Amino acid sequence: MAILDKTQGHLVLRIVYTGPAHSGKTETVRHLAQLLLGKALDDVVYSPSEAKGRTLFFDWFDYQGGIFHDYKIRCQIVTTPGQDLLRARRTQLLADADAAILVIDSDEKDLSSARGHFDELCDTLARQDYPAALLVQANKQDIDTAHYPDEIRQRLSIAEQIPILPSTAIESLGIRETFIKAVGLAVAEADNLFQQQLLPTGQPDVDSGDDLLALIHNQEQALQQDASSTKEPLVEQRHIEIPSFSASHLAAGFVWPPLAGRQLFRQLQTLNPSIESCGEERWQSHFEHWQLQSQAVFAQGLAAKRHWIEALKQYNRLLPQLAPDCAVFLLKAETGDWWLWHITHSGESLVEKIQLILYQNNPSEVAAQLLEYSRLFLELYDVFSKAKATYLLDLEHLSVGDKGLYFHGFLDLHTENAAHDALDFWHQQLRTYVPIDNDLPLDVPQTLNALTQNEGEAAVVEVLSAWLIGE
Ligand SMILES: Nc1nc2c(ncn2[C@@H]2O[C@H](COP(=O)(O)OP(=O)(O)OP(=O)(O)O)[C@@H](O)[C@H]2O)c(=O)[nH]1
Ligand SMILES: [Mg+2]
Repeated sequence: MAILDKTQGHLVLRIVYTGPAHSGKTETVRHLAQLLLGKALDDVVYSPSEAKGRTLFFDWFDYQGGIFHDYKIRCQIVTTPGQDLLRARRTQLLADADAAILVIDSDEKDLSSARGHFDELCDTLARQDYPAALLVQANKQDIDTAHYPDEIRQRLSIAEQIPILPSTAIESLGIRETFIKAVGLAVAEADNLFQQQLLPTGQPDVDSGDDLLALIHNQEQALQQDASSTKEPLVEQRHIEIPSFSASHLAAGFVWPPLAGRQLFRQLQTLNPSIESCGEERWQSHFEHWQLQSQAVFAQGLAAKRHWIEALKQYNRLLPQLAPDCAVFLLKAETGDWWLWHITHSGESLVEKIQLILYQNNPSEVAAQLLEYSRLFLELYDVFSKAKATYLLDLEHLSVGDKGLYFHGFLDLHTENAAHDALDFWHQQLRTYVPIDNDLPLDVPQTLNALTQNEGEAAVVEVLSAWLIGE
């Protein structure tokens, strides 16, 4: 992690290029060294060991440029080996990263190794006390069949706040931009710590490629000796008193979406909502159309940050189906405990909408609207099903927006699918939340007739008919 070396007058940062084997990490840093230093490559990039062009340890070079509060910025630029078998070594090399650049081969047909390495990297970062900034370098853009960054974002469900930059390392294109962006993010985080007087000072443990190689060797030996000893879980969840919002502060970088979420947090702080327990390790507050829920409290930042990454994955998976005003953030209370909060805003409730439909006395209109809501529900169910999250779907948590239905409940931190048939589930939800009452002005027989006019939707009509006759 960033360190202020006062004797040398340096801010030392580590920028790590990681990603699948063959994606172009070594090529990137060799061309970057030439761009930044203008020297012959072999003089500046230190690559301890290679096997048929595959990096076995890392590539390393040093670059000094830019100023940080009167200190010169010194970047240690490192690559990791992409081979699957060298995962442990990759993780070690990422341990002190201030920015991690995931270099992927944009020409890979199904992007499966990129996906695997993205998940692996998120996992590694989530275990760090101060997670490195994350960027993606979509390399090999020169190949005709390469995927563009937007397509990569969509296919790999990469959150908007993670930059994806295109590059063609063999032609030195795009690599300077990615590097500058990475340094910018790392410096911003260092500044954040500096302002809070949390930026460490001293000499970096690793000052050269040789130092790094020695460190890796030592760590690998120590790991081998430790292999048989079992590891303690890192933290336990505890049950403690809920803190007030006004006495908490937002941890840097732990608000999603970054701008709107921060505004929302400030707004909530001024409203100082009263928070009550709602079962084991859950706290909530409801006011107006806002709902707040905390699912977990952590004694250490590390576990909280792991959950943070998991929560973000869930939010990004289901983003288009979520309430327009929702946010998630990690709060640190004065007690030092960390809280993961979800905030959401509900709109017009689907249950109320359906109840209103039943009060109309126009059978063909009623049939048309019921079919339309069924269609919207089934579409939403399909999306949740792909995200393995149908267990979250409940009519009570659905609202009607301009673009259809959206979910305003809370995303749990696990994914699994209850095995339901979508139509059975819809039927069961209608029966639970909108039971048919004999006092309704609705002409049920005429409505059933109107429904059966809709050929081609027989299965939905059958479910709606069963519900309308109280089955
Ligand atoms: N067409 C094309 N080829 C590239 C590009 N970048 C790298 N390559 C080629 O891809 C191959 C692998 O590149 P490396 O830089 O060695 O890959 P690496 O990610 O370091 O691989 P490991 O060390 O095994 O993890 C080499 O043959 C490079 O010349 C690019 O932008 N376009
Ligand atoms: Mg390499």
